[in-house]
Amino acid sequence: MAGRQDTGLAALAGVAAGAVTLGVASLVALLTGPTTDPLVAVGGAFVDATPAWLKDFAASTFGTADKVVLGIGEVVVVLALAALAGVLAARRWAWGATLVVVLGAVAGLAAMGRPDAGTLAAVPAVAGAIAGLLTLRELIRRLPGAPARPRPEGVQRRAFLQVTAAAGALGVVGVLVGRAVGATARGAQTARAAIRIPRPAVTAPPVPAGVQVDVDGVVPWQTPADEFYRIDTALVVPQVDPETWTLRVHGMVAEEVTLTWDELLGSDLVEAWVTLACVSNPVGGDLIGNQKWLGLPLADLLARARPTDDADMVLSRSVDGFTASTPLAALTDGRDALLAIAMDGEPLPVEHGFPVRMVVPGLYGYVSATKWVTELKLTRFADETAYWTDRGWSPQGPIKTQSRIEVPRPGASVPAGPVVVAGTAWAQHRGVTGVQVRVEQGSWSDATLADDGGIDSWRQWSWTWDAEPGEYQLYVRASDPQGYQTGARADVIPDGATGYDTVRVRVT
Ligand SMILES: Nc1nc2c(c(=O)[nH]1)N[C@H]1C(S)=C(S)[C@@H](COP(=O)(O)O)O[C@H]1N2
Ligand SMILES: [Mo]
Repeated sequence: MAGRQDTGLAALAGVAAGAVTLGVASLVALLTGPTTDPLVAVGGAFVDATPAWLKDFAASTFGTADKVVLGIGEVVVVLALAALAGVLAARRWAWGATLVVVLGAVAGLAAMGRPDAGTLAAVPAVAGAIAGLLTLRELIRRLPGAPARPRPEGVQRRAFLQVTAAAGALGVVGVLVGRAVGATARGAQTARAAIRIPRPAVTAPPVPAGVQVDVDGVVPWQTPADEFYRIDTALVVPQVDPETWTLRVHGMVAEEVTLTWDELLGSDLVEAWVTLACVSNPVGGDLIGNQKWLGLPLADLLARARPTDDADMVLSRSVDGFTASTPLAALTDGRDALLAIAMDGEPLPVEHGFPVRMVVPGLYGYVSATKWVTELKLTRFADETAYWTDRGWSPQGPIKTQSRIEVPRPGASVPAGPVVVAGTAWAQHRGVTGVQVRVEQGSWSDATLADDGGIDSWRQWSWTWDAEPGEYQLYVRASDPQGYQTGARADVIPDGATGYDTVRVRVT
């Protein structure tokens, strides 16, 4: 019977074999594609299966770091199961081996079930499991005190630890090399660097100089591309080669259209400023950004396909299976709904949808902003649902009018006298018509709006408060042509948060 110490060593053998499994799988996945890596495949299946409340919790707790947290959680679970396999194998080989086979099968099935799975999707999981089994077998044989080990215990122990550490280290190196090579060799970055963005046929109207309030701490009116919020379900960024990219327009159309990259580049491209926002943005949150996009008006493309009269929805789909349901009317009513290829004059960053994504003013991203888009299906809201609709979110997602206080920061201490309060408001495709600020439960005062960069962009504002010493809660609200935003608090699910943003400040 194994003693306590032997149990610890057996667990260690399991962990080392687990590392070898992941390392081999990650290296093999270099040949079969990043989503076939067991950690990525199982993580992806987990993301898709996660109930809305948990995803909501993860997004609000970890923000955009939720993918990192998921990855760490997965590794912890896998290593715990590997340790268990080691302990079982030391008692009876068949038990441990069964656990490894079951885990390999789960990972293989997860990889085969991914939306972009090829025929070899399960190969990394199988190869990893085989390597793991062989490693575990060797390490268990070398456990100190195992039968047919004539050397003294101390020597056996040292030899065991050396071999185990070496196996574990090889596994870790395999994972790191697999990930690093995968990230650089996967082409999209290289393809992106070679692209020259054509001149717009229609340039965006000039931006007034005064769109940016002159107040330190207010976020830039134009969000730098490398600071633009990123939200998607992709655990590894899809790598799409523009040369082989096509967009298929089909479903309820008079004529199917397939668009290629060269045709898209050769089209009359339109430039437009649009503020994208995520439906998961809490009141006062920063899952929102403003940029200059360049793309083919979706109306032009749809006109070629000629949707039938009863179609009312465009179901867009990305290479990785994400879908969004956009009202057909929002794509044809004259707004700057684009099949975008550039952000700030550069090809789309890979994580923001390279080579092609959708951008639709006035609608939350989950119903409109499909990145890595490859398919548009004309259909009806009555007949089909999209990725987030299947997970409890509303089929329709117009952006709600919102405002946020950026200065002073929550909890700030400011000297008595004139205090500048400032921030940003948005009401995409309706336009911000006013912003008001309130101290405690006092009356609302009009803020000064910064220059207007267009109804599809957010708008900055500022207000000077004659502050006396004390502790105060400040509130902000914005109006659009339909009136003021509501102060009633609502959660982000199912169709976007409402309520006033507020900060507490101390005046000294
Ligand atoms: N392929 C794909 N496109 C997607 C998503 C996704 O998960 N996958 N998320 C959508 C959501 S919820 C938002 S808010 C926007 C965010 O775009 P960004 O990451 O460029 O800011 O992308 C949209 N497009
Ligand atoms: Mo979103």
